[in-house]
Amino acid sequence: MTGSRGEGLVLKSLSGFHYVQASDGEVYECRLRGKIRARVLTGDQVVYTTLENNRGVIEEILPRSTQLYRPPIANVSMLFIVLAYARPRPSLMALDRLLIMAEWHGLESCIVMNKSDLTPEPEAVSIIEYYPQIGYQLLQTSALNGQGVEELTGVVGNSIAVLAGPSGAGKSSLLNLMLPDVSLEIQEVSRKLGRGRHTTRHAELFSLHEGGWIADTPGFSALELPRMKREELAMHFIEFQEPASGCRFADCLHHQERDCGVKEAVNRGEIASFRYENYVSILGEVIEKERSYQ
Ligand SMILES: Nc1nc2c(ncn2[C@@H]2O[C@H](COP(=O)(O)OP(=O)(O)OP(=O)(O)O)[C@@H](O)[C@H]2O)c(=O)[nH]1
Ligand SMILES: [Mg+2]
Ligand SMILES: [Zn+2]
Repeated sequence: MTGSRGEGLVLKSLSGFHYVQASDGEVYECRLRGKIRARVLTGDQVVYTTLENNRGVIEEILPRSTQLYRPPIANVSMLFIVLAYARPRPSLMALDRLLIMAEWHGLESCIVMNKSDLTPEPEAVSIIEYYPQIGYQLLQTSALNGQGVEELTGVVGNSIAVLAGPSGAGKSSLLNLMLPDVSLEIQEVSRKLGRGRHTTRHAELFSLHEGGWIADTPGFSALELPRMKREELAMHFIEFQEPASGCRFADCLHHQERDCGVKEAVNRGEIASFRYENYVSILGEVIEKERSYQ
């Protein structure tokens, strides 16, 4: 109906047009009301009024709960970290860095161990054993035989999700299974990724039949580290929290200090030594970066 007002979600923006999905699933091609100076992002929740032929005008951008920057997407609440049993061999360091990024951006993480049809590399076994035990959600999937794909869709729930993980882990393959209707578009995106140029230009959300949305874009990579102070890092290692209450110094960095509850937990085998080693290595980087901000 022309002239009616509604709230919707921006699925993508292209050349000044924003594609807004209403709650009934209808998509409106909208311009932004001229007097509004703000930038519309994929993922924005907006108020629009309708014109003829499924066109509309965005009247207001509602406040964002989260914001990713490269590419910009608003209101993402879920990150899938897609790794493989093998080919490529999973990197424990990349996983820890992605978990830090996710938490820093306020996203919930779900670790997806894909290619469960292959023999797992030792790192994959460590991930499957350790991370659920410290409280992370982990799914095992195979885009080859479909294992776990329904669960994956279920985890999205009603939220906006993005994917991250190394090239070749199977992100596009999993998306193709989750989004049977849009396989062509997914493939187009993979080809773009292959060229490595336009990957961050535009982000598009795809609507899942079961509810929720998923973006065809990583949001951020394991190479990035958020800007933080050295004492903030340990907060992102969830299993350090309890043992840290046994540290002698309140500002303990769990590195060179004496009487450190975290190091004692590592020695007792309660914290995996690879996690602690990753922590120390990332701590070095955070301290290095801290200097460059001063
Ligand atoms: N055996 C097996 N192979 C898979 C599985 N999932 C994906 N592959 C294969 O792994 C290769 C890479 O899959 P993609 O889906 O392109 O991986 P990607 O994560 O999207 O990679 P980038 O787009 O480069 O980041 C392809 O040859 C897929 O056929 C799986 O579950 N099992
Ligand atoms: Mg891909
Ligand atoms: Zn300590």
